[in-house]
Amino acid sequence: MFNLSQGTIVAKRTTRATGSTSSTDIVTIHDQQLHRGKGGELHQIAEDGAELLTTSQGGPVADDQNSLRIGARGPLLVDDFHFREKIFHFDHERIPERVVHARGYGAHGFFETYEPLTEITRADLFQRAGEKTPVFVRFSTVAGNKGSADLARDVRGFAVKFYTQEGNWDLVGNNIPIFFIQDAIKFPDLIHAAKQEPDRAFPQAQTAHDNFWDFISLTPESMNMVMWIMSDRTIPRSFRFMEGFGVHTFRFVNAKGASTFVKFHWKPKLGLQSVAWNEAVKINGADPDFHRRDLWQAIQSGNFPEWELCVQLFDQEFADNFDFDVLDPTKIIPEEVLPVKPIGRMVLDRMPGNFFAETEQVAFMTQNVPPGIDFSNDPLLQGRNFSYLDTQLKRLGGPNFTHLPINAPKCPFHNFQQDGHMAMRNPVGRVNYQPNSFGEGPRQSPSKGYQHFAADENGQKVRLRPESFADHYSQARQFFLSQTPAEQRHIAMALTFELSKVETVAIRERMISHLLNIDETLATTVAQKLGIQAMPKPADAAIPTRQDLERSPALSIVENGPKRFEGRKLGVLVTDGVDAKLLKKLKTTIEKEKALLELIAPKVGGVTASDGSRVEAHHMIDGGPSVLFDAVAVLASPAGIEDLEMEATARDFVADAFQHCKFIGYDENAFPLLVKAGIANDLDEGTILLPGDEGLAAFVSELGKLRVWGREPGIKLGKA
Ligand code: HDE
Repeated sequence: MFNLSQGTIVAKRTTRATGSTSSTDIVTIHDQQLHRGKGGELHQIAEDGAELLTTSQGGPVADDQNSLRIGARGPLLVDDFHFREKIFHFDHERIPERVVHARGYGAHGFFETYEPLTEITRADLFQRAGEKTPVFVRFSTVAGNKGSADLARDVRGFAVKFYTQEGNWDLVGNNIPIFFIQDAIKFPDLIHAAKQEPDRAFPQAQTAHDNFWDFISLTPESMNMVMWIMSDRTIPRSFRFMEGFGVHTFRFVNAKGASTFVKFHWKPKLGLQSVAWNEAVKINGADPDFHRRDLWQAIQSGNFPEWELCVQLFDQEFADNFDFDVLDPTKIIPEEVLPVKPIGRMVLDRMPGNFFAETEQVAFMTQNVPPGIDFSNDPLLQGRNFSYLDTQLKRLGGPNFTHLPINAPKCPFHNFQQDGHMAMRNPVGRVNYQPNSFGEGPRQSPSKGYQHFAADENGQKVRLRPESFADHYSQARQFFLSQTPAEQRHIAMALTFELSKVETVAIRERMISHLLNIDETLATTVAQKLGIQAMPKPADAAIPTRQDLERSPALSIVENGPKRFEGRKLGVLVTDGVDAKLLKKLKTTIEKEKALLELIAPKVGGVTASDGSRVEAHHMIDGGPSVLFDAVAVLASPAGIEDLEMEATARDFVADAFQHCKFIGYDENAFPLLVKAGIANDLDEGTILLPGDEGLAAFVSELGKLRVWGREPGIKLGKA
C-alpha cells in the first residue's frame, strides 16, 4: 500500500507518548508519517505518535470506545464492521483445552551435549561435544482444567521438544518414572475416573473421590504408581526441583543399525524438593499460580533452571535377566541396579513472549523421533504414538499445526504436503508429487533418512497381557521401604486423606486389601485412621509380593534434596523499627547464596527501619503467608511486635511455618510472637535465635536442610 520508492522518505526524531523512538523509527511518505516496526514493516501513526489501531483488514479505526448507533441512545447498526469483526474474533479466541495436561507452563532453552555418543546412537544431537540444541519445555498437571491451581496433588508432565538438525524429537515425559496402566486401551477409563465426575462436575483437579479410587482399586497394575502419587512427588515445591522421566524403554540405534535400550531421566541441578500437604492446600488459596510464578521469577531474574539428561543403557541380555519386564511401564529399573549416565544438560533461559502462541499451541507427539532414536514394544508407548497426532488435529483445528513457529522444525524441511486449513507454507510451481520426471522437488534418501530398527517380530494376533507384567506389588513395596520415615508418614497421611473423601466403604476396604500386599504397617495405619473396624483379607494377587527388593535411596526426595539454600526463598516478616543493619546483612547473605529474600510487613508500603530508612515490602501480611516461602524469619522492634501479636495472620505466619517443619529465624524482639503463636515451648534446632549479623552465614547454611522433619511427629495439631 505504501510504496517507498515513490515517496520522499524523511528520517524524523520523534518522542511518542509510549516512549522515545530512535531517529530511524519514524518515516514520512507523501506527507504521511509512518512508524517502522521491529521487523522493518511500516505502520501508520495515530495523533499521539503511537501505532495506528486498525481492523484485521488493515483499515484505520477512528473510535474504539463506542459502537455505531442511531442517536446517542438508539440501536446499534449492522454497518459497524469494526464492532462485528472485533466481537467475532473475540468469540473464537479459545481452542479446546488438552483432554489431559490442560494446565501447563512452558519455557525456552537449550540442551548441551556432553560427549559424542556415536557408538550407541546416530542421533545428530548426540554426535558432537558442546553441541547446543534449542528446546521448548512444557510442565503441566494432568487432571485439572486449564484454570486449576498449581499445587493439586497430581503427576506433573515434563515434555521437552528438541529442535534437532534432523527434525524434532519430543521426549514427552512425566515427573514420575512409571505409569498407572500397562496398556493404552485403558487410558480413557483411567482419565475418566480421575477427572471430575460427569454428573456433578466435581471435584476439580483432585483424585480424592469415589470414581478414581474405584477404578484404581479394581486395577492392581496401578499399585506401584499409587505409592508414587501418594508420596510428596505429586506436590513439588517447584518445576525447578523435580525430576523428569521418559518412562518407557526406548531404543538408541547407531549408524550400523545396532540397538541399545535406553531409559531417560532428567535430574534437577538444584536437587529435589516438595511441600507438605497442608501447605499445598494453603498455597492453592494464597497463590494458585505458585509454580508458574516461580518459573517466571527464576528465569526473568537470570537464575536459569538446569537439569542433566541421564540415561540407563542396557542390552537384550540385561533385559532378559532383569527381575521385571522392561516393556512394562509400571516398573522402574532401580538406579542402584543400573546406574544413570549423564549425557548432557538442559538450561531454560527464556519465557515465551506470548503464552497462547507457544505454550498453548505447542504440540508434543511421542512419535516425533529423529534417526537414531526408536521405540520399544511397550504397549503404552505404542498406543501413545497413535494418540498424540490425533489429538493435535482436534485441538489445533487442522493438519497444518506444524506450520506454527513453535511446532515447526528449525532445520530445513521439504515435502509435498499441501493445502488444508490455514496453510502458511505454500510451495510454488507445478510439481507437487514424486517420483516426477521434471527433476523437481525433494527426494527420499535411504542412507540419510529415518530407518526403523529392524526388530524380529512374529506371533499370533491376540489380546492378552504377558505373564511377565503380572507382579503388581513388589516394586510398590520397594518404593515404600525406600522412603525416609517422614516420607512414609506422608504416604500414609495422603492415602488416609484421599480415601476419607471416598463415600463408598467397599472401595476404601478394597484399597486396604491392596495395601496389605505392599506393607502391613501402612495398611493398618491407614485402616485405623479411616476407622475401618475389621481388616479385609489381602487382595488376590496374580503373583504374590516377592521377597523384599533392595532399598533404593534414589527413590527418596529427602535423600536427594539440595545441599544448599540456592534457588530457594526466605520470607522475612518485619515491623517498623526493624534492625536496619541486621536486615541488610541478612539480605546480602541470602543473595550470596543465590537465594531470594522477600519482605512481608503489616502494610505493603513497607516499614521504617531503625536507622530511619524506608524499606518497601513485597507482601502485606495477609497476602504473604509463610506457605509461599521455604524458610522464614521475624525481625521486629519491641513496639512493632506488639502490633504483630494482635494480627491473626502474623500468628498463622509463624504457626504454619512451624507446622510445616520449616526453619524459623527470629531476633529477640520477635520472641513474643512465637509465644502468641503457641510454639515457644517447642523450640528445636529449626527455630533459631538470630545470633546478630556475624552469625548469619551459619543460619543461612542451616537453611539448606530445608525442613526439620523430625519435628513432625511431635506437632500436636491444634497447638500451633
Ligand atoms: Fe499423555 N497425552 N497419554 N502421557 N501426555 C497427552 O496429548 C496419552 C502418558 C504426557 O505439555 C495428550 O497433546 C495416552 C504417559 C504429557 O502438551 C494425549 C496415554 C506419559 C502430556 C495423550 C498417555 C504422558 C501428555 C493430551 C496412555 C508420561 C502433555 C494433549 C497410553 C511418559 C504434553 C496432547 C504437553 C498429553 C495421550 C500416557 C505424558 C491425549 C493415550 C505414560 C507430559 O494425546
